[in-house]
Amino acid sequence: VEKEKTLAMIKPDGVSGNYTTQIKSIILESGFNIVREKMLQLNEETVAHFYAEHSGRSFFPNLMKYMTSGPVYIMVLEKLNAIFDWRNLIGPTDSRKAKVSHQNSIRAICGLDSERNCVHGSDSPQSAAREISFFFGEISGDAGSIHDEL
Ligand code: YYY
Ligand code: MG
Repeated sequence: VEKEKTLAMIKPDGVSGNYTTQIKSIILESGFNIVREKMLQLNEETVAHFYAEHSGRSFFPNLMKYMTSGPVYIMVLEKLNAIFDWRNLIGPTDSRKAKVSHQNSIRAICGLDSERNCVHGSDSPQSAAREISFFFGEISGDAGSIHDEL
C-alpha cells in the first residue's frame, strides 16, 4: 500500500498565536511524517490561486485579508490515509462547531470561527496533488516568484 501525501497549513492566526510547535507535536504524535516544510508570507495572487474555488463567495474578501495578514507555515504530511486523517484531525471548518463536537481537533484548540480556523488541509487526492505542487513542486521561475519565502 502506498503512503499518501497531503498539504497542511498553519494559517496566520495559528502562527501569530504561537501554535506552530504544538501543532507539529500533534502531527508527529498522530503518526504523520513531515516531509517538507516552510514559512511563507502569502500575497493576494497566491491566495487567489490557492482559494480559486471560493473566489465568488461573499466571504472571499475577508478571507483574502485574513490569509495575507501574516506568515503561514506550510507542510507536506505523509502517512497511510494522510488526506482523510489530516482532515479528521483538524476538525470542521467552523471552529465553534469543532469546540462543541470535535473537542480534540486542532481547530477546537486554536481556531476562533469559520474564517479564522487556524489550519488548512487538502480535501481530496486531486487538491492534495494540486496544492503540494503549487507550493513545493517543480516550480518554474514565474510561479516561484509569486511566493515570498521567509
Ligand atoms: O476546507 P475548509 O478550510 O474546511 O473549508 P472550505 O469550505 O474549503 O473554505 C475554505 C476557507 O474559507 C475556510 O477555511 C475559511 C474560509 N471560509 C470563511 O471564511 N467563511 C465561510 N463561511 C466558509 C469558509
Ligand atoms: Mg477546503
